[in-house]
Amino acid sequence: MTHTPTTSSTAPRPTRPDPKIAHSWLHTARFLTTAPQLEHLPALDLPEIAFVGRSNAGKSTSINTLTQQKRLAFASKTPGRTQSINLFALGKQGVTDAVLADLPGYGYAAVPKEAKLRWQRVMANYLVTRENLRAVVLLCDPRLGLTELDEALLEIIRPRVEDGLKFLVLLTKADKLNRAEANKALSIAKLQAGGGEVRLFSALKKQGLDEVALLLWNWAHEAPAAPPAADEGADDSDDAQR
Ligand SMILES: Nc1nc2c(ncn2[C@@H]2O[C@H](COP(=O)(O)OP(=O)(O)OP(=O)(O)O)[C@@H](O)[C@H]2O)c(=O)[nH]1
Ligand SMILES: [Mg+2]
Repeated sequence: MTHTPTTSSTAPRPTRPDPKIAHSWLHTARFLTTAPQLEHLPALDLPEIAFVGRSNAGKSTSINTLTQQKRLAFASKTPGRTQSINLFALGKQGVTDAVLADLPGYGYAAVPKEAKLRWQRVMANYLVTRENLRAVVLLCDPRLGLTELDEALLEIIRPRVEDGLKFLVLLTKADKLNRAEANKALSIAKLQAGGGEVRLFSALKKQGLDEVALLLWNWAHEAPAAPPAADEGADDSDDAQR
């Protein structure tokens, strides 16, 4: 990569993407649509990033925190608050270039068995069939760890991960852990995530925000199966990894 001389010594380092770009992109989030069932979801030709996980894991809260909007996604102390698939559009100047999906949580004990099974089927269907799905963010309360249902979800997406689906385990509510507990949770999740990314996150303390924003931005903007770059004698700069 050739570096254009900069006029200011305080110019951002050229080889590292600036989290500010990712944050201002996420800040553009606006409600797109809500779908009570899979067949009501509009087919979209835009990268979609789905937030999934147990009920109460913090999916809606993390979407609100990442997009810097207090009530974009409905968060609540009552588990089962999110009951439909909610889509949020992202993109500057109102030009949508990606979509976030907030999905209802699973595993809430008080939900009748039939409804639970139904939702698990919808979820599995979504993960297998949603064509524009680019990335899955699996939220997990590290005090509970990845449960059986989370593991089942990982199994469902495994073939798609092998085909390039991006995948992040987000250990939420990290403010509830001390440093030793956080490190332990991180190591365990890394073993379980099999190739996916793992990050600690706290909406309360705004921990992990930059890293997660950058991951999402990169995933939404990288061309799937991009042809080799035109600048052939390129060096091995960090840009090559992004
Ligand atoms: N301490 C702490 N609490 C959090 C954090 N993130 C979410 N919570 C709390 O966890 C509860 C559940 O959050 P939600 O965002 O509604 O969870 P959800 O995964 O969307 O839940 P469902 O919609 O039921 O699937 C709320 O009481 C939040 O305030 C965090 O980072 N730290
Ligand atoms: Mg929710």
